[in-house]
Amino acid sequence: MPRTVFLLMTVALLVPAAAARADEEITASPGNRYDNPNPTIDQGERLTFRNNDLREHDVTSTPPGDVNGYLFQSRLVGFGESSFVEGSQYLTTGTYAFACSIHPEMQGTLTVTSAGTPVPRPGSGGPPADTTPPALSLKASRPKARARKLAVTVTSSEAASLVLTAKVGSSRVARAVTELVAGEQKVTLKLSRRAARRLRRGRKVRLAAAAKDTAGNTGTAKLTLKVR
Ligand SMILES: [Cu+2]
Repeated sequence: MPRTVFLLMTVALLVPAAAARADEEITASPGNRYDNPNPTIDQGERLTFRNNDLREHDVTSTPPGDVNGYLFQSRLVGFGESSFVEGSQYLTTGTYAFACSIHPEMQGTLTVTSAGTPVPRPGSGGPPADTTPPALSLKASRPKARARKLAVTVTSSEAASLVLTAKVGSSRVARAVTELVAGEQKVTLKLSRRAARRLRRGRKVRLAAAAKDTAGNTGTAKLTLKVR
């Protein structure tokens, strides 16, 4: 091997790439607290909120704006659920105070660095807006009569916020809210005792999924499963 090539390879191995910051997740814990109340993102990076508390919480900016009246806001989510922080993708360099809309004592400050590029606000004359909804599909095996959960394989063409519901007849028996990545992922729907009884009697369950991308386009998918 020529000596120069060898030297170049060595340098490439030693110098880490100017790594982009990983996507950031704010989490909440029991006791009405954010685990990381002072997160940092680059401009345009995905910010999500995950709730590990039994009480419902969200992330709501203190400054006002166009997302339900706020500059950014996640959905109000329950235990184990996560939500995209809508509006965070548009933020430019700076610091932004936020709190939980239900528990004002839960406070934090989001820092946006000067790295990265913010997503252009819709209608701001940037590149053409994304008008393509996520292409979504559902796969699942038929549940047993005594099933207490349904494992669903969800495939999405892009990152999106998913709401997945299961209905027996006209009653909703389960719901999951989570963040999807592009590709295939498992989403588990838990059934309460009562929901499991409904499923046993109803003999079939209808799954409905709606996935919203960061530009606000919603893709949907449905699947009906007969009980084994
Ligand atoms: Cu809260």
